[in-house]
Amino acid sequence: MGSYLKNQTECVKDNQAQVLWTNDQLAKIFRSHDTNNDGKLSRDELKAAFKYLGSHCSSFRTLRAFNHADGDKDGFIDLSGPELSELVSYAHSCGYKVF
Ligand SMILES: [Ca+2]
Ligand SMILES: [Ca+2]
Repeated sequence: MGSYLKNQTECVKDNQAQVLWTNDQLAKIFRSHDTNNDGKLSRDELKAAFKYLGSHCSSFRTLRAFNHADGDKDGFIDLSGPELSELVSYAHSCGYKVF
C-alpha cells in the first residue's frame, strides 16, 4: 500500500514537470522548428514542434493549431506576426503539460 501511494505521487510530479512551458519558451520552440528558415511554420514543421513538446497525437494538434492560428489561411504560421502569438496561446490553452 505504501509503495502504491508513493508511485501515485511520483506520477503526479511527472505531470507537473511538463506544465512549465512559458509563452516565451513555446515561442522559442516553435521558431526553432522553422527548419527551412523561411520565417513561417509549415504543417510538417509544426507537427515536428508538437512532437517535440510531447504530443502523442501531433497530427490532430497540428490541424487544430492551424485552424486556430493561421489567420490568413495561407497554410503557414507566420513567425513574425500575430499568428505566432495565436499559436502560442493555442498551445498554452491545451496545456503543454498534458502530453
Ligand atoms: Ca518554414
Ligand atoms: Ca498564415
